[in-house]
Amino acid sequence: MALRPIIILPDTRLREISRPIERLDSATGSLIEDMLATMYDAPGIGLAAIQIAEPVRLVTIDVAGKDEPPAPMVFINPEITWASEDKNVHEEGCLSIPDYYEEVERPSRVRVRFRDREFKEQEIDADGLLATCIQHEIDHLNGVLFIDYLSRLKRERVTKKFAKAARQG
Ligand code: K1U
Ligand code: ZN
Repeated sequence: MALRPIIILPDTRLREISRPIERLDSATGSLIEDMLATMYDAPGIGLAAIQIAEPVRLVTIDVAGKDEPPAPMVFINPEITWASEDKNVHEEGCLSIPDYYEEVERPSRVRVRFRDREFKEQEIDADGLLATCIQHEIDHLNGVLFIDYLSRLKRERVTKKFAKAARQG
C-alpha cells in the first residue's frame, strides 16, 4: 500500500477518458489499496484513478460520517443506468482543485452498474451524498470536472488561478 500524489488542475491528464478494466489482477488489487489509502489520507470522500494518474475506470468512495465506522466502496467500470428527473444541489469539492467549493445541481438519485473488488457485477441505487459523489467520480472517468457545470466566469477564474499557481511552482 502506498500513498500516491494527486494530480492538480491544470494537469491535462484530468481531461483524459479512462479505459475499462478487463480483468482483476494483482496490479488492480494494489491500485485499489493505494487509492483507498490516498483518499483517506487526503482526506476525501471519493477518488477516481485518473486523479493519481492511472487512466482506468476505477473509483473509491467512503461517505460514512465521522462518527461512523469506515465504509469503503470500490467501483470498477461504473455506469449510470438510470438517473432521476428530480435534481439536488450539493456543495462539491475536488481533491484535484484544492480548497475550491461550489454548489452543483445533479440528478438526486442514480442507479449504478459496476463490478466490485471481486469483479462481480453489482447494481445499486444511490441517493444523497453517495449519488452526488458517484456522479462526480464517474465524470472524472470521462474527463469532466465539477467546474464544467459552473458559469464560464467562475470556471475561467478558477482555471486561471490554478494555472498561475502551477507556473509559479
Ligand atoms: O473526486 C474528488 O476529487 C474527491 C471529492 C469528492 C466529492 C466531494 C464533494 C462532493 C462531491 C464529490 C472530495 O472528497 S473533496 C473533499 C471533501 O469533500 C471532504 C473531505 C473531508 C471530509 C469531508 C469531505
Ligand atoms: Zn474530483
